Order: sequence, then C-alpha cells, then structure tokens
Amino acid sequence: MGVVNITPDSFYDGGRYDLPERAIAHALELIEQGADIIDIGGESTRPGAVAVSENDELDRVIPVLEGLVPHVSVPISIDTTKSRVARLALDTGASIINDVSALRQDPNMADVVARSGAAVVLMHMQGTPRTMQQSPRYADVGAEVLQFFEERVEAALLAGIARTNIILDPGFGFGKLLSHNLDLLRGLSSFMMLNCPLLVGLSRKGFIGSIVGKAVDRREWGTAAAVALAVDRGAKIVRVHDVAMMIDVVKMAAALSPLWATYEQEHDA
Ligand code: HH2
Repeated sequence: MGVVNITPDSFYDGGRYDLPERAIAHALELIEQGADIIDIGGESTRPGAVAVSENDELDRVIPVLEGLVPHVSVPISIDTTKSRVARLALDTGASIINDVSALRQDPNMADVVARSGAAVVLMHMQGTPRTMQQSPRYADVGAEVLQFFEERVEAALLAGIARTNIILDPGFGFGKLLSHNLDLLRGLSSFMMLNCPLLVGLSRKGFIGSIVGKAVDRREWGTAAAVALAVDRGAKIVRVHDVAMMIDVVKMAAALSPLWATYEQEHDA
C-alpha cells in the first residue's frame, strides 16, 4: 500500500503533494513501482495534529480521486475518520476505508462502509491524535490490542460489514511508547488468529527514528528491517511511503517466511 498524503503537515510527505496534479502523478508513480493499493489521506494523524474540517478534507481528496480513478485498476483507500468524506470518496471510486479510529469517531461510519460493501481498515489507537503520545499506558499491550480487535470486529459485523471486508492494524505509533511498538511487532503473528488480513504502518515512524537515531528522511533502512520482520510475522499489507524500495523487501520477506510457504508452489509450477 503506497501512501499519498494531500496535506501540508504530514510527518514525512506533508506539503509535497498538496496540489491535485502532484498527488495524482505521485500515486501513478507508486503504482508503476508496484503498489497494489494506494492510500490517500487529506488529514494528518501525526501526534498533536490539528483537526481538518470536513469540507477542507473533501477539497483535498475528491479532486485527486477524480483524476486518478479513471486511469488505475488498483484499489484506492481513503484514510479518513469522517463518514461524509468516506461516502463521497466511495461514490468517486475508492473501495477501502482506512479508519484510524476503527469506526469509533463518527457514528455513521460503520453504516456507510456496510452499505457500500467496501473494505475497512480497523486500526488500534489509544486516545486521539492530539493526545495519544502524552502518556500511553498498557498492562499488556498485545492482549489489549487483541481484545480491541475482537470488540471492533464484533461492532463491524453487527453493523453489517462482512468479515471478509475487515482488515486489522495494530496502529504503530498511535498511543504507544517504543516498548509498546516493539512488543506489538514482535508478537504480530498472534493477531493472525482473528482470520483477517493484517496491515502495518511502520514507514519512517518515530519509534524507528528513536532506534536508528536518524531524522525522518533517513529512516528507509530502519523501515526496511521493520517491514521485513512484519511480513515474516504475518503482515499482509504494508503501508509505506517508498514503494520502489520496499517492494523488494516485501518480496524477499514473503518468499522466506514460513507463513507464506505457498510462494514456492505458485512459482515453481
Ligand atoms: N499511519 C499514519 C496514517 N494513517 N493508517 C493506518 N491504517 N495505519 C497506520 O499506521 C497509519 C495510518 C501516519 O503516517 P502518515 O500518513 O505518513 O502521516 P500523517 O498521519 O502525518 O499524514
């Protein structure tokens, strides 16, 4: 999943693609590099980010979708917590809703997803983007995220969303200290028991920076290591800024992982 943020303030690509033509060109470039999904966002969720109004978010994402949809065959995901943005994006051709609030922020979101038949990413977050990094606390982060997934899957099913349309994401960096992020990545395969594809968003995140001691624009090798291990531990979708680099990392990790042992059968045939 290649990331395109149409925002002035995203933590890595903020301000680079905030004109529709630039965002469209970048999305096409990521697809050319091998992205199977494009995730378009009109609101930064970085710690302390300022909320964006519904109209501003729509003004950012809809022109990009309109320009992109007729020219691409890969699914397009919209990174939003707002049901109206989701509904208009789905009407314009998006087919995945990436909701970092896991259908909790907007009471109409579950219904919009259910009615459309779209897929949805349910991401774990403790707190809200404004407050989440202030003092995240867990007794057992893996157990708490697992319980959260069980509750949110139940809520999604109750709203009429098909189980096969649910993708789960532990939410790296969303209300987590370094130790929480590391515990979640070490234990990622434990979430496979829920039988939903796992998505991870690790790309250039702060916890990688705090280990490698590098600024956001020099975290690609740290990201590569984290992505390889996530794929080895069951991640099915990796959300990244650098598709050209990460595509080979993903291919090698998937070929080597015991969890993806069907690889040889597919390729030897
Ligand atoms: N991370 C970010 C944004 N959206 N969605 C999911 N499902 N999982 C993630 O880990 C995730 C996400 C943060 O990254 P980015 O979009 O690059 O930054 P910003 O939120 O500042 O726009």
